[in-house]
Amino acid sequence: MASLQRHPDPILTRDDLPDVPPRLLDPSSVFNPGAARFLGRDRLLLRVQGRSRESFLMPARSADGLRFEVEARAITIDGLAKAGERIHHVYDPRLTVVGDTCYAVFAADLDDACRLGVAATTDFRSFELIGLDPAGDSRNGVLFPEQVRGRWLRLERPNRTALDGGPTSGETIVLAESDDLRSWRPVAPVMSGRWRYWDERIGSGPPPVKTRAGWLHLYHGVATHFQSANVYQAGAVLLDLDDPSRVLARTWNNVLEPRATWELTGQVPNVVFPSGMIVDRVDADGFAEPGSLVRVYYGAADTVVGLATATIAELIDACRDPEPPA
Ligand code: M1P
Repeated sequence: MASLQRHPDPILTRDDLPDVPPRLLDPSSVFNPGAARFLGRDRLLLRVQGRSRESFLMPARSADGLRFEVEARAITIDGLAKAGERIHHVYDPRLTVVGDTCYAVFAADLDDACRLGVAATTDFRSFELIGLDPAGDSRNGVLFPEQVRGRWLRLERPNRTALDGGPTSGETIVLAESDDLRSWRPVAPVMSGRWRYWDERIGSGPPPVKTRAGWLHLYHGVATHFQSANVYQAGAVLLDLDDPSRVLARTWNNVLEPRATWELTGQVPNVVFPSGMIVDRVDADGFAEPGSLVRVYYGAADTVVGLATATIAELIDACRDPEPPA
């Protein structure tokens, strides 16, 4: 059975974070990073929580994809303060590089909903708001790395259900489209949770990667049928290249589940939450090569950052094997 292979230890913990006075002194946690190769480096945009439990986004860079240096600053998104909303937290960014621009799709918690926003940077220093959804309640937004039939595409997960009276979550990933990255229209539902199995509730992970077999997309699934905790795991799906609302194959088993102590214990126990993915080799037509290494960056227990690897071919095989029961 194909699985992601975890690096034995977290690659980033709060001990790796420089202080950023006044609100990020001795921070509590670092998790759910966006990831991209951009401007010649592997880069993460980290979700960092201060002792107030506010979330901030801190950039980090690496030459080898394993050892990251966290910069002593939290980014601000120019224009967000004027978006006309009282925003409490900006978090869980997913990074997509298109040409010389790196886009971040982020979640923004308002008083009574979570909205998705899109920001852009060309230097990984200044980020500019392109648009914040004016309505709705969604999380886990990811931008495709190229337009399909002339439209920008995004996967997102509308929030519809409350977990045991706690934060809202959802069980369907939907495809949305846009002409300008500002206003988004739903196109079609893509996939839903499988009740009683590992992925009852779901949400997109890193942005989809183009392969010759289809768009390869990692997602998280939540098993909610345990007494003491919801268990967040990772799986994969292949989407049709021309019509990404069409699922071609989907892992029946998870490909990563909480097993290490630092995944099983922490701020939110039993969580692996894939949010960034960097592919080593892409061919001249922009398709990820089957033998290429894939590095998946994930939040563990909403406390630290983990790294897991596979090849593109292994993840595609995992989507097809075994056949789910009829
Ligand atoms: O605590 C686990 C995760 O819970 C939420 O994810 P989702 O909305 O998909 O259930 C988010 O708050 C996420 O940040 C968090 O890691």
